[in-house]
Amino acid sequence: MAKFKATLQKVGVLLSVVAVAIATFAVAATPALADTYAVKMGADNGLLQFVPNTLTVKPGDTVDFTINSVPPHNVVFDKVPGGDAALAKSLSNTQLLFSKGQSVSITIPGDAPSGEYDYYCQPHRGAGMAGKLIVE
Ligand SMILES: [Cu+2]
Repeated sequence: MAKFKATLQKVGVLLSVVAVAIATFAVAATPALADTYAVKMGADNGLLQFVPNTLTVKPGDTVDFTINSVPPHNVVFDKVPGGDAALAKSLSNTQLLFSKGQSVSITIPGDAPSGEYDYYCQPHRGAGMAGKLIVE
């Protein structure tokens, strides 16, 4: 009986080793973490542009918009899939940024619908300073 108990303990130890191995594999096999992208506000040559002005991202990804030249700038979304005004507003950063290097991070919600998200800079909308995120 003692021998049987010892065998059971060995099986128990073996099972926990297997469980740890499976758990480790599961963590390693988790899909890639969300990515972070950088968009310059104001081109290096001083043009009123977002650079890049089109970016393909996934739900959960973050886009850092950073003042590069000719401030002030901001990021206002006007067209999002389904015309979801609340979503557009939640993604927007209407506060103007004035200093080079200042940035705002915009994270695409994990449940964001795929499609095109159009945004612009309020002070420079007339000059065509606009961009697009394509959410896959
Ligand atoms: Cu601007």
